[in-house]
Amino acid sequence: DQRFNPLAADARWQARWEQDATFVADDASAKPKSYILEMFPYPSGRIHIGHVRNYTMGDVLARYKRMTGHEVLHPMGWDAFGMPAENAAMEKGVHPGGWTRDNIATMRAQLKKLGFAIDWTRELATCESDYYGHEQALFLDLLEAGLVYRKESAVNWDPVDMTVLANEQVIDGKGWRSGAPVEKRKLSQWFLKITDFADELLDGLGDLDKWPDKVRLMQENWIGKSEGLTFRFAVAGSSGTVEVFSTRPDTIFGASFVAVAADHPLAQRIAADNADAAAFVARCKQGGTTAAEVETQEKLGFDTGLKAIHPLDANIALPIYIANFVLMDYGSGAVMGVPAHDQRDLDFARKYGLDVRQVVTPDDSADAVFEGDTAFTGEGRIVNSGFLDGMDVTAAGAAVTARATSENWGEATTTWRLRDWGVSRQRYWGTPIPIIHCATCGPVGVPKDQLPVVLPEDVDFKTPGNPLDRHPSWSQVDCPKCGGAARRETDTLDTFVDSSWYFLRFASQPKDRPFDPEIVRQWLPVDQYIGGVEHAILHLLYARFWTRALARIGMIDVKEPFAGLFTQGMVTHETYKAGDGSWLSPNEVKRDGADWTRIIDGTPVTPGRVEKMSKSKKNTIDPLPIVDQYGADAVRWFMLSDSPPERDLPWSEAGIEGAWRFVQRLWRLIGSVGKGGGETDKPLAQKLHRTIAGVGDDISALAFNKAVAKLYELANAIEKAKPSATRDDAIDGLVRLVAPMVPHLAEEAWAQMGRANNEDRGLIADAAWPVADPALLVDDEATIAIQVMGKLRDTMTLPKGMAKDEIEAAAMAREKIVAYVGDSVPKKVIVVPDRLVNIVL
Ligand code: ANZ
Ligand code: ZN
Repeated sequence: DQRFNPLAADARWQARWEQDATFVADDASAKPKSYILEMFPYPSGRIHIGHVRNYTMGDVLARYKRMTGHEVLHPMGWDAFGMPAENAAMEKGVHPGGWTRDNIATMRAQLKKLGFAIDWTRELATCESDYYGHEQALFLDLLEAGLVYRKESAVNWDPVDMTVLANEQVIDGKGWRSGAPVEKRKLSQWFLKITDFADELLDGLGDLDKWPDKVRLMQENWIGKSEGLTFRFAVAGSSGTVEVFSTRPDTIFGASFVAVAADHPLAQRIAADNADAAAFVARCKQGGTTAAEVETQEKLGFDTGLKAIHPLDANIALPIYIANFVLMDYGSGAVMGVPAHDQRDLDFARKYGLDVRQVVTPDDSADAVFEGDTAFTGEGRIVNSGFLDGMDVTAAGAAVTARATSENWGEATTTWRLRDWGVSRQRYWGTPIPIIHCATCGPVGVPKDQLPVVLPEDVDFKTPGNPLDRHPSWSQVDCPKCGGAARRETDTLDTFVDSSWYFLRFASQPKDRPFDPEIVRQWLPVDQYIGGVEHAILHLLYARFWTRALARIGMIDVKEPFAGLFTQGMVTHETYKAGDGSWLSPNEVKRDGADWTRIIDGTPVTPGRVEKMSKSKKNTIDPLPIVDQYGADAVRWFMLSDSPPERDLPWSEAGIEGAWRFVQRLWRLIGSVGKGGGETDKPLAQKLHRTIAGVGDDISALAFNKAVAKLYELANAIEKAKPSATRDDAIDGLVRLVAPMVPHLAEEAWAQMGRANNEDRGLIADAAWPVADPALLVDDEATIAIQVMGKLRDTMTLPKGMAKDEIEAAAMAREKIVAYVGDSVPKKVIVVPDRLVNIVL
């Protein structure tokens, strides 16, 4: 049987790579280093198709880098703490640790079946104390450096489950499990001072030119730097003031009201002895408080009856409202409302019948009354504004700021959207925060020689809440400072902390400290990081922050952890719906001509849209049975073909079958090597060398689908070519070029072709990437148009760079031209070398 048997080959080469330690990265290597990293998986149970696509891309790059002479670090590990393990514990009565470690074992075996070039000696799991113990040490370092602090902060409290809920567990204001209305509770929690780094994190984006623009923009918006004026309105009839922040001080004469947040001290004070105000404030708190929720809510206000005196005209008194669209934790928790030039303010003003005064005009009109329901937010000239009239918005803003500063009622300020990172989680399955609370000494860091603070194994999930809180002995310790009875912190760290430094631990994992800075210096930054765009903001921002924080305290000298970033698209699949509207999985349906039916009862099925694979729509494909059927190489090839890697990839049976057929075609080609004699075949040689150059460029640019297309073309050309020495070379080249993508087949071919003995260690994984011959990359023939009296009459192909008289002679000798010209003697012959001959009679 001439067929390629992937299952035997996969197992054979995977065992061989493991045995030879082929992909173990050598810290001491003198080769240029390359660090290729895919976002490490959460051990949810099984490898899904998105993982396969993600890791295949990274693997192709890693293998290509090896073949081009790099020492490659391509590690794998497990982002192993988190909620699903605790949910499994509650639902199935299994221990989160057991559940997680079982999943890791399953998924590790699955990844190994895909033949990824991973250095498994560096595998880590964040749920093991030999990882999180070092994280605790780093937390203490940051605490000592003043980058960690504790403050009261609100959490979502589920009164039935008696537990704190993450924002995503609150659905329509109710606990996702209990369905009970969620309450806000204040708890003392730990925060990391990411806001200290806001400027750096923003400026640093400018250097990340190998990151997608959209990700940089998302980070920029998240950091949210706003420059403006913070200024004070006097409150009429009192000595108090209301301070507001505005990015548009130029519009100050357009203000028609002042609004404060529901938890603003002024609102609280009024609510204290006004029942209507109190009711309004209570109502505001029911709505969502995120900026996005506030944005979409109906604008509501409560007129306090108080008036604010305009700082530039004491005759103007503006009503002061409590409003639901003003956030307490942004700026100063109060705004001046300028309805003509801010949409929210306009909605509000129309609802409450407030003045709408135009102060910026795009043309020269200067109507004082603003019509319509769309605010004008563009630039223009200032009108209706006293001393500002005629200025452009920038000059007017500066003039107001200067006046405010000199008269002492305001100052230029910068406001950030970014907030400090609250890392306390009231959960069991996470890194214990290494703090001891002492009644006398307050919170005290656990001495480093007592690390790791290990999670107790003997916990139960039968009652809701944090098992660490009710453990009989774990939290009872002596204070490290005074020796008195004290209590351990029972909160654990946000799992985003775990993923904020794992790439450092991959680079270097000594037993006694988090990493060796010298080795980290050699590997970092990660040259290419690949993962889902869902991590474009938080994970990447936290990892950037953590790296900068460690750099600031002198532990490392790299500031940006990821030099290159790539966000891959999703794998999608058709969805299917039964007659009753329920979703059906692809293996419950079959196609009948143009129709689809349900296999068990033949009832009609409606095929739905192609969507991201998800359990809820049952349109998932488990990749492992497919690997078992077609082999790893066909699956890998399919993951790279067709769709550009940043786009979605629609999974299809036809696609995987096509990949399988191509693997078999490659195998037949390889079998045909060695039939040629000494002949050369220049067009094929050119094709080969152009493919070598093109595929290398494509892989470097992560344009895998383009590389695949070129490899198809090369295979076609080889199939069509007659036996020759060139053809054998082309097959040799093709095997090397496909090796990063279909490594098992390539190793098998390498051994069969007898090449294995000639090169380093006998593996194609260690073979050299072919080098394109520049002479074969140039197009050395020119197609020349021949015109008679300006009309195209013939074309000819000549070697490039021929002399004019030779070109003319060749043209005049063409049969068709002889027929046109006949006996006449041309008046003139114009020759443009390599392009054109025009004969004038
Ligand atoms: C007057 C004004 C006139 C404004 C105008 C805008 C346009 P960014 O760019 O996001 O920083 N604002 C200030 N504090 C707020 C708070 N706590 N809650 C809700 N809104 C607040 O937005 C700055 C603008 O958002 C500020 O500038 C303020 O409205 C509003 F034609 O002041 B502006
Ligand atoms: Zn103490």
